[in-house]
Amino acid sequence: MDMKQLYPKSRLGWLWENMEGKRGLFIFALFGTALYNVLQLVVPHFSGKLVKLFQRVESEGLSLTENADTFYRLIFLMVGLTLFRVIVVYLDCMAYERVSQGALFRIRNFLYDKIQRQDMKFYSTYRTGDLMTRVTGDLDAVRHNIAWVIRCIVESLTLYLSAAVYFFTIDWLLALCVLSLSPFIFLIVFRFRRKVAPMHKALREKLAGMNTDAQENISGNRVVKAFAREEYEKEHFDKTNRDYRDTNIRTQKVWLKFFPFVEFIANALPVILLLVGGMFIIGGRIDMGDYVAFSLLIWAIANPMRMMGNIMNEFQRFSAASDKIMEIYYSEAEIVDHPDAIAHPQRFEGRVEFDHVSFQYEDGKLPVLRDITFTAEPGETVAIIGETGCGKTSLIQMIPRFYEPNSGSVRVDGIPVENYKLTDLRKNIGLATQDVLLYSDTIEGNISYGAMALTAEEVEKYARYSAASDFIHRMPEGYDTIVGERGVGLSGGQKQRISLARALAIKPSILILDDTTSAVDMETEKQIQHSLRNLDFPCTKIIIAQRISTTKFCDKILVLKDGRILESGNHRELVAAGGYYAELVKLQLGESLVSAS
Ligand code: DGT
Ligand code: MG
Repeated sequence: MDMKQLYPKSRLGWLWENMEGKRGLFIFALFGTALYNVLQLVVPHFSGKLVKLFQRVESEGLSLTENADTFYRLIFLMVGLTLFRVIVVYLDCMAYERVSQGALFRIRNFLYDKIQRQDMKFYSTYRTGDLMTRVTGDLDAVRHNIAWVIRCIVESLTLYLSAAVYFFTIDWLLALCVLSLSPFIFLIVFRFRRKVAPMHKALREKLAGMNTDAQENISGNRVVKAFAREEYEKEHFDKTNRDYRDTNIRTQKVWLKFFPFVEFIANALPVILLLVGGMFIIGGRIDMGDYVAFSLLIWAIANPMRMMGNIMNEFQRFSAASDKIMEIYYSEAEIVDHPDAIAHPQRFEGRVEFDHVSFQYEDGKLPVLRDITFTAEPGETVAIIGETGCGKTSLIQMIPRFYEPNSGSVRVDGIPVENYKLTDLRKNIGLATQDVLLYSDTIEGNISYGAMALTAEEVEKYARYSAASDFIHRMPEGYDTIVGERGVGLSGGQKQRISLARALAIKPSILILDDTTSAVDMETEKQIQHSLRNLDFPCTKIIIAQRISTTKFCDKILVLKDGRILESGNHRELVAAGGYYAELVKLQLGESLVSAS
């Protein structure tokens, strides 16, 4: 109910939306469930008739042989309808399975697409283990709801209602007596729901927490080993696991508090029937056949009552899980194409301008960039240098629009980046990020990730540009070597070079390197700098670097401090200015070399 304010659809409305293409089948399945439950009345009904037949035969002194036709007709109808019921149940199960799997498939694809399109902010908010729980465990609760919970609700309702109606047609007073206890069940289940709903929410959070722990420890296994923290992590997991188990048990136990009342009412039904029914038979209000029909059907009233707790429990599990899924389902990325974004399929010239750009992370306390203004002309190489945490990575993330400035403007070729279509903008930018992520794929597959149509020669060429071809050739399977998850099996410097080749392979108009050569040796770095100056396509380069050897030949150097540009100019100018950069040069090259450089 509270969902209505949060999302455009209620939980069930959302389910319905995702049954698209299978809605007809679903309605058919619901009718099937109703049908086979009404058919449950067949055996008791005909049994009652048979008893009446026997009674007549006996009391009126008829011979059963003369009434054999009626006898066989009743038996035949009873068996025939029971067989028919089995077929309906079978088809019905298949229908629910098809509908639930269809909806699951649709939601899963939709979620994956949604997650893929999210902003950087989304990924810094949601933990991987939590997202994984949503697309696995939570989704299964949704499937279970369609295939089992909804079906059980329809089943219990039809069973109860048809039995009630049938009872009324036989004798309204006895029916009233038998049904008089039902309202209490609703009261009990309603109170149960209030108690159990928050527990399912907590349970869901604990499961996500446990998955997050497991995921972080598996992918961070090297750190665990390095610090010999296996025992600690094992104990920690044991605790989380135990906590999850206990919450599970506590949740199941909630029903145990209500169970005795429900069981008492359910068990009181046959007693009431025996008492009142017996009195009515004695009084001549009903006959033995009516009584048989009642007593054979009393379970159709009692069982739905017993089922209510279970159904409510599962429905609350679905509610908790679907809230989590709908949160992602209806989430919107903030950074999207503007409605009037211009298409720009061709290459950019490569002019990058920052015009009084200031920026602060939404959850951050302080501004990270303050009044940044500079221009990188097409083909120029601009270096950004500055101490750790001064905002270098944040700055370059404004160019592909991973984040948007709070004030000021970032322009490419004179047009604000938000006026381009995101794919056109990003396709033109080659980015090698600070923490390298490679896919579990071949080296060739990793290099050609952004440009699938590359020939083997081209892949080799870009590997040469990034000084990676030598070490790749030395590997037993060369470019076909499979690198593990996140590039396991390669050194830090090797990974950086493959990520540089991957950025170059899309022939970007703008190349952004975030500390990409920090882990390679001086000699290799020199080679890379040389190749970058001699690329066979025009390209503006923005390079974040720590070493003077990298910045020395750049057209422009920006020295960043606390999010501000402290100094800017080329190497010679900055050394001459004798400021922060000059100090850095002294520190790195030694006093004597400064004048020589
Ligand atoms: P580095 O790579 O260590 O040389 O440092 P920079 O210069 O690349 O620093 P940067 O831009 O990553 O971070 C600048 C500041 O912003 C720093 O105080 C940490 C903070 N920061 C970075 N990423 C995020 C983020 O996603 N959310 C929030 N709230 N703060 C962030
Ligand atoms: Mg950084």
